Order: sequence, then structure tokens, then C-alpha cells
Amino acid sequence: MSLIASSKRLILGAGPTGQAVARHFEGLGIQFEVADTRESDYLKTVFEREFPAVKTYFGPLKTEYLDRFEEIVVSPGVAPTTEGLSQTTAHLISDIQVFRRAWPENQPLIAITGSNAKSTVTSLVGNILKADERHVLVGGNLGPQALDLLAYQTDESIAVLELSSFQLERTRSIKATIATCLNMSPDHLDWHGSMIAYHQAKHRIFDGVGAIVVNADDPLSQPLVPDHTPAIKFALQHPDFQRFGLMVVDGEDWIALGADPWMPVSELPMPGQYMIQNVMAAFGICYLMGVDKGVAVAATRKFTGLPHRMVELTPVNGVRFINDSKGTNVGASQTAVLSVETEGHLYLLAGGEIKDADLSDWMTTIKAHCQHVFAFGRDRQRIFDTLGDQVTAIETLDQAFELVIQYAVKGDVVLLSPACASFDQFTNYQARGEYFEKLVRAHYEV
Ligand code: UMA
Repeated sequence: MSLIASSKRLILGAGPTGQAVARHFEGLGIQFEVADTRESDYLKTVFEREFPAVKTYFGPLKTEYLDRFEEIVVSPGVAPTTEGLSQTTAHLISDIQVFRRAWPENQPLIAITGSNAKSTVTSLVGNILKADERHVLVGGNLGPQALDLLAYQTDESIAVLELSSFQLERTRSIKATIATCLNMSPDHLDWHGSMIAYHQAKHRIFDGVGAIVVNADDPLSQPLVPDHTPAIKFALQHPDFQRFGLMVVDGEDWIALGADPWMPVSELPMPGQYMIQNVMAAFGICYLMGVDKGVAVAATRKFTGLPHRMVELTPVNGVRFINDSKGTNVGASQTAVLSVETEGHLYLLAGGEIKDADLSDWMTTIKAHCQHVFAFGRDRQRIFDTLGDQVTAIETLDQAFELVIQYAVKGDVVLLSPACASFDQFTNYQARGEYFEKLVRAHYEV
């Protein structure tokens, strides 16, 4: 303990992640300082109110300053290219690395990543394990902070963590009991620098893993692990030994493991092939955890989904509105578009910060499935340049909404699935989704 207490630590980022690390360090009596590259009085006040005794620095970073520390716990939003950080010789780690050190090696740690659906699968796994009367702590990227879960840990606890590529980039040897990378499509390339770097970050989830759940339909998500690693696969194909798939029972599609049917697709809580894959992934994890089929299926039937993720709002004059504000990258937006079932037209509201994404696959899907796109936000011109006549580019979400309601008629669907981060015009994707829901409600009241 004296070695830890005397070493020099910096927490970089004074937001929710940094605050959770600070609480954890304070609890252990570890000395630390806190820095944030943004000169925000508000953030400074919030941070210093909770941690009055901690030395803080707000402003641009210098390498000489960072080099004074042996270890820096870097918040996920702080990119590797941040001035000062890219040259420092200090050891850079994530809050998840700190969590790993604190979480007992002999207690289950389930780690879930992927470009899309990781929050959904993490929540569903949590619900199923709770239904099986396990003591489950669910958190990470979807919140609450992983380190804040430690306060509730008992000898029986199972941690179920959603991990982002930002967190994984600075995490080594996570040694998850079970890990999965659900799927891989381009995201956060501005932060990681390239698809290869993004892929490498995601695959750190398999460092020292005990058992894996693998999407057999998505080669990029498949890990390089020793052959003897226990594995459950899933695919939208016929099931097989240790593989979830689809089989026909009495003329109906069922999710099945090998020859054992688990659940009819018609009973899934949400429609679409992506939900089938999400449920298969969650079943795979829970099967490895020894959960009974009946418990897993019953808990899945009750699953109501997540806020801002394909939420159907009250229709207005027969027009359906779907809030998928959490569709913050092209892969998620593509998935959302493909999962909408309608006899009418599909109108898409998209835009914000596109994060250097490759738009080619997204564009093919939009061209085939959407009647028109209303692009708003900072990168609307890039969407317009990619899709041309099929797009109307306009500054704000309000303006896009005003336009789309002039076009959409009974039977049509208006989908907000922006394919972009929200930070150019909103605090976060939640604020963007709430704003959209407000616009729909106001339209309803007219
Ligand atoms: N900061 C800097 N310099 C920078 C960037 C940020 O100093 O260049 C500071 C900010 O001023 C802020 C602090 O770092 O004070 C922390 O901000 P942050 O953006 O690193 O992260 P948190 O607010 O702690 O939230 C993070 C996740 N944010 C990101 O990964 C960008 C949240 O994920 C997550 O819910 C939260 O931790 C809890 O674990 C959000 C997200 O968008 C939802 N995640 C991405 C995604 O899901 O695609 C990965």
C-alpha cells in the first residue's frame, strides 16, 4: 500500500469518468492530481465542490507537466493525439484498468463491446442474470461508471460491463471471464486514427479471456484466441453444436442452440434481424454462465429496450416516429434503417459530427431503403455530397423536422438515427433524443 500511496498519479478528465476514479482513489487513500484540457469554470466548480482537497489544473497540456506523473488515468473522450499526451512517457491507463485491479480475480467479469448494440446486449444480459437471482452489477460505457459499481460488490457479485473502444485502447489484460465483440463497423476513426487501430482496441477485450461468444456472421469481430478457449457462436444460419442459429419449428423461425429450440422469433421484444443477433449473443453469454433456458427466455420476453434506441413514439396522423438518437455512427444508423418495417415511405433525419466515417455502406442502404434524408448539423454538407438529390441539407434538427412533417403521410415512418455524434448542437445523444421527442409531442398537440 505504501508503494501505491507514494506514486504520482494524474486523473486526466474531470467529467463523470474522472470523478469516479477520484472517488475510488480517495476511498483507497491514493494520492492524485486532476487535469482537464478544457478551461471550463463550470466543470472546475463541480469537480472542486466534491473534491476540495485535490490539486487541479484546467487548460492545455504540456508534456513536461504530464511527465511528472508515473501513471495517468485518461478519460475516454481524451484522444491519443491530444497536445502533450502523445509525447508523454507516463503510463496511460483507463478507468477500466483501475476497475480490473480492484475487481477480485475469482469473481465473474463479463465484458461486452462492439460497434453497435453493446448497451442493449449488456442490459439484456444483466436482466437475464437478475432473473436467475444472481447478484449482478451492470455498468461501464452505458453508465453507471464501472468504478462506482464497486461500492455494491459482494462475494457473490457478477460484473457485466459495456466497454467502448476508447476504454479498451488503454486497458491491458482485462482477463474477462466471458468476452464478446458483437460486431465491427467503422466508428470513432477520428479518435483512433484508422480502422486497424480501432479494431486492435476493440480486440483488447479478449486479452486473457476465459470464454468467448462469437458472431460467426462478422469476420472482423472474431478473436484470435487459443483453440481450447470455450466458445459459443451465433449466426443467422442453421444452428450447430455450440452455435445459436435459426431453425424452423412448425413453420415458424426459432432461435435454437444446436438441435434445441429456445425461443420463437415472433416473441422477441423488438422486431428485426439485429434484435435476433442481440438476443443470441445474450443467450450465449448466459448459457456459459449456466443460466437455464426457461429463465433466459422469460427475461428476454420482458425486456423493454433502452431509451433513445429505436423507441416508437405515439404516431401523429398515422405517421410513425422513431427515436434512435443513440444511432451515433453509420453502422448503427444502417442497422436502424434496415430494421424498420413499413408499407409506406421511410424518411431519415441524420447529421451532427460524422467522425471521419466511411459513408459507402451506409449510403448504399439509405439509397435502397429511404425515400429522402433530411441532414442537419455540422457535417450535413458531407451527407449531401455523398447522397446528392436524395438529401435536403438544413442547419438544425428543428428545421429538418419542420420539413419532414410536410412530406410524411399516413403509413410513413420518420426515423431519427443520425449516424453522427451530437456534440456540435447538443450536450449528448440523450439531449438530442429528448429534443426530438419534444418536437413530436408538440406536433401532436397542434
Ligand atoms: N476532456 C478533456 N480533453 C478532451 C476531451 C475531454 O479534458 O480532449 C475532458 C472533458 O472536459 C471532460 C472529461 O474529459 O471533463 C471527461 O469527458 P469524457 O468525454 O472523456 O467522458 P465522460 O464524460 O467521463 O463519459 C464517458 C464516456 N464518454 C466517452 O466515451 C466520450 C461516456 O460514453 C460514458 O457513458 C461514461 O464515460 C461512463 O462510462 C458516451 C459515449 O459517447 C455515452 N461513448 C461512446 C459511444 O458509446 O460510442 C464511446
